[in-house]
Amino acid sequence: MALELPALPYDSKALEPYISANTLSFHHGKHHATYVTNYNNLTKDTPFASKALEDVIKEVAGDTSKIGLFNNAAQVWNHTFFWHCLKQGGGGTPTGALAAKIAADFGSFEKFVEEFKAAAATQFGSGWAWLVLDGGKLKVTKTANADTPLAHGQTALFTVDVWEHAYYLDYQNRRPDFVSAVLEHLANWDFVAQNLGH
Ligand code: MN3
Repeated sequence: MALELPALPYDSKALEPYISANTLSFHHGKHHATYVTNYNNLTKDTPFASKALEDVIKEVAGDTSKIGLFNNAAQVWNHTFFWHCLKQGGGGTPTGALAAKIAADFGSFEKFVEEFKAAAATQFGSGWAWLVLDGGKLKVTKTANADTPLAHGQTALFTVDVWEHAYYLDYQNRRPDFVSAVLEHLANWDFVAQNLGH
């Protein structure tokens, strides 16, 4: 069954002024949509067509003969996940079990933010910065291009897309400003807590 582009979980103006409706119209309406179209074309009339997206990602990860399928599958998943990491009136600091886990594994929320911003800023070229659960411990990671924690046995908890298409219309080359704005004003900590299982 063909995948459909999932609707954004909010109005296209909901993230303004930090992420404009214009950026979302391209990022969701064009980039994310293209990954869905490519995924459907690459899986059509193959055994992958009947499999869950997550299963396809794990199955073809590391298989150089299926790199095109991996890239498009992972980008579909990463973007859908990313939209849920954001919300109007987000940011601030997490609470409850998530806050305690961050303090335990990073030392403090501020240390986590510092590490996350550094990962996002130093991802050379296109990619993603992540908060993941790896072997029961929280970690900050970065992945190149379409690569995703799913392919590495990690549980994704939070991400920021640092491809230029994610921020160029609003921030031009100022990637660190985009990442700071997401963390301070848009991060959906309720979604992150849900991913942690609390
Ligand atoms: Mn993107």
